[in-house]
Amino acid sequence: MQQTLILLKPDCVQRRLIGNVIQRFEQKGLRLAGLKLVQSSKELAEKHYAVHKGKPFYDSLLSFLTSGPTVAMVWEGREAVAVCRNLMGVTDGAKAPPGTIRGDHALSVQNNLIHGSDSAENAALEIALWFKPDELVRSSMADGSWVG
Ligand code: D4T
Repeated sequence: MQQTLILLKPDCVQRRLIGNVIQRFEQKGLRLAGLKLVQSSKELAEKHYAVHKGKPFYDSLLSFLTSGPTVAMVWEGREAVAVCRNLMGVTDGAKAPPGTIRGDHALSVQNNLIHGSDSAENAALEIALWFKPDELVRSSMADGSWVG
C-alpha cells in the first residue's frame, strides 16, 4: 500500500475548491490517512521546495505557498503516487487535460491548486515534513476488498 502527500495550495482554499478536490480522491478509492489545515511558515515552504532553490520562480513560489492556509493530506492506496498525479494533471493548468483537477480548474503554472509527491521516496520525505507520526491514522475501509 503506497502513501502520497497532497497539498491543496492557498489558491485552492481561497477558491473554495477543497471539497471538489477531496471528492475526486475519495471517489477514486483512495484512503485518507491524514488531514489538516496549515499556515505554512517560510521555513516549511523552503524545505518543501528546496529542490527549486535558485530557479527564477523560487521566491514567487515561496510567497505563494505562505500566502494563506494550505490543506495537507496523506492519501494511500495501490499506486497512490501515480494515481494522484494522474488525477491532478500536468503542472501547467493551461495544458492539463479536461477531467483532471488542474485541467478543470487551473490556467496558471504557479497557481495550480495542488501538489502531489512525484515518487514514493519523496512522498516519505514530504509526509515527514508536514506530519508528525501520531497525526496519521491507520485503518481499513469497509469497501476495501471491493475497491482493491
Ligand atoms: P508541485 O511540486 O507543486 O506538485 O508541482 P509539479 O510537481 O507539478 O511541478 P514542479 O515540481 O515542476 O514545480 C513545482 C511548483 O513550482 C511552480 N512552477 C513551476 C512555477 O511557478 N513556474 C515554473 O516555471 C515551474 C516549472 C509550480 C509548481
